[in-house]
Amino acid sequence: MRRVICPGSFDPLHLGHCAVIHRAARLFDEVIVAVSTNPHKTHRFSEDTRIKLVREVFADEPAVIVEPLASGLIADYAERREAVALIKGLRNSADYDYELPMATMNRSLTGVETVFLPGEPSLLHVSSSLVMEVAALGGDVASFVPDPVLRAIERR
Ligand code: COD
Repeated sequence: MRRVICPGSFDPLHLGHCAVIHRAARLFDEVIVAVSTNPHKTHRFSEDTRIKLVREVFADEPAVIVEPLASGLIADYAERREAVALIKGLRNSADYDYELPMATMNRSLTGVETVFLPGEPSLLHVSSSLVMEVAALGGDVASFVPDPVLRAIERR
């Protein structure tokens, strides 16, 4: 069983994230979508809501499981969950520059590998913060987020 972890705050989940998770599920036996909560950050959606939305979107994919990312080092969490790798989506060179030292540090901490998947070209401009900004200013974000997330944004 080759299990990987796809970590993120998913605040909220968008189609760029979904494409990476779907592709990870085709490459590995099980994908844990680990939803992080940063105590020093104000999240737009509660952890419970973010987890519920990811579960709803991937309800038909038994290989995708969703859980909160435990506090502490992600490398330790990956070791506890017996994952072979972390999966990160890359949008651009800024993502790469940010992720590379973390990947190297995580590997030297516990040996966990990081697998980078290039983002879907048509979704490279999509981020949770831009989606929420566009929505707050009255723009249509239906082509950037899955339906359950769109409904959650509209309810907000
Ligand atoms: N296309 C492809 N990939 C995308 C897109 C897109 N359009 N948008 C985002 N992504 C990727 C991101 O690059 C990231 O890999 C993932 O999707 C999740 O994105 P976000 O925005 O939900 O997540 P973030 O940026 O809030 O990251 C949260 C993490 C928990 C992943 C991050 O904080 C982290 O890795 N922390 C490590 C903590 C730790 O152990 N530190 C110790 C030092 S190594």
